[in-house]
Amino acid sequence: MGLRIIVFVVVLLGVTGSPTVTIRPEAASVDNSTHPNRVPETAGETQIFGQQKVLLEEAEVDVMETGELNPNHYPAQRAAKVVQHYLNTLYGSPYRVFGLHRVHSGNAEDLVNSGRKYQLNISVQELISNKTEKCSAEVLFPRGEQQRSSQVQASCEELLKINTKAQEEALYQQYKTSQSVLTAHLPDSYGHIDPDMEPFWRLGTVASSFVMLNESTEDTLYNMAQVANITQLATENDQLKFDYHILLHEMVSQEIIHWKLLFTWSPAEGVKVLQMEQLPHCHDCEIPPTTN
Ligand SMILES: *[C@@H]1O[C@H](CO)[C@@H](O)[C@H](O)[C@H]1NC(C)=O
Ligand SMILES: *[C@@H]1O[C@H](CO)[C@@H](O)[C@H](O)[C@H]1NC(C)=O
Ligand SMILES: *[C@@H]1O[C@H](CO)[C@@H](O)[C@H](O)[C@H]1NC(C)=O
Ligand SMILES: *[C@@H]1O[C@H](CO)[C@@H](O)[C@H](O)[C@H]1NC(C)=O
Ligand SMILES: CC(=O)N[C@H]1CO[C@H](CO)[C@@H](O)[C@@H]1O
Repeated sequence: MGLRIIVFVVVLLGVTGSPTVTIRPEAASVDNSTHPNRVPETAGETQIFGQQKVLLEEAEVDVMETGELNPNHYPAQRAAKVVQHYLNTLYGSPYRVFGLHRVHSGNAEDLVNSGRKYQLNISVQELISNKTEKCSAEVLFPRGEQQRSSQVQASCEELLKINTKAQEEALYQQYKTSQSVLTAHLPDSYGHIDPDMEPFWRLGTVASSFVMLNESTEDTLYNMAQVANITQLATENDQLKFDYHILLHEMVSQEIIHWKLLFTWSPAEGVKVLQMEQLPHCHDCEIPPTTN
């Protein structure tokens, strides 16, 4: 959620002939579809100081930070997290998983009629190689009638050069002809993942990023909490095929959300999600020990 703050609207009139300066909260539009920059009509108090007319509005509202962002606050962190999911959907594999390491700087702006754009400087980490790289990225959260997913651009060239071909090929060959229920609960209730299952946990992380990218808004922060179970289906068209049950943790609402994902993977084609389905609210799902 945004910051709870007291908003002061200050209108300066005619000072040395300069145009009207309005400092206005961007919050008015957060929960509404009205014009993003509209100035609230309700003003608590009006005072005239010489040529300055000061409108004071005291209102507790959820404010979306605009302009330069505090890199440690939610708005920058949430937008940056979407970049992580985006990179995973494009380049993730059982041996290449991206994580948000740090947000260095960022800003946000309202785009009239189209949404809000975040520009970010972040460090992204590749979890297996433990390499980090500074990347610049842009995230657009669309606004409007049709709820579309966020649009992301990011450049992290160095991390994409990490070569994982050999491990991927070995995993592929090992599982190409099998078909079974692989396991459940990664990590288990002790936070442990069997080393043999680590590539499948990472594959689950990458596949979940498709859901998280699709579902993320300015008001969410998703992590994968657990791979509940994995079923390997018969290989089709040289693609390993999986049915995963995944628990996502939405940090803002503190909800655990249960998804079923059908996807394929091969070293050549990467991860392709065929179907994703949110399952009914999960009552007895416990939050497993945090891994990320
Ligand atoms: C949004 O604005 C409409 C009218 O424009 C109003 O009816 C509605 O209550 C507003 N919603 C919120 C959440 O402020
Ligand atoms: C990102 O970093 C560059 C170089 O330090 C800087 O010029 C740019 O303003 C930064 N962008 C954002 C959005 O903070
Ligand atoms: C990852 O790299 C950092 C330094 O870049 C180091 O401090 C850390 O211990 C490394 N972690 C692992 C798991 O190797
Ligand atoms: C996978 O886990 C979910 C949730 O725990 C459960 O509903 C489902 O029946 C499990 N499927 C298999 C094949 O074990
Ligand atoms: C927010 C968003 O874009 N959600 C989409 C996620 O993907 C499904 C289909 O896979 C769409 O129907 C949703 O609109």
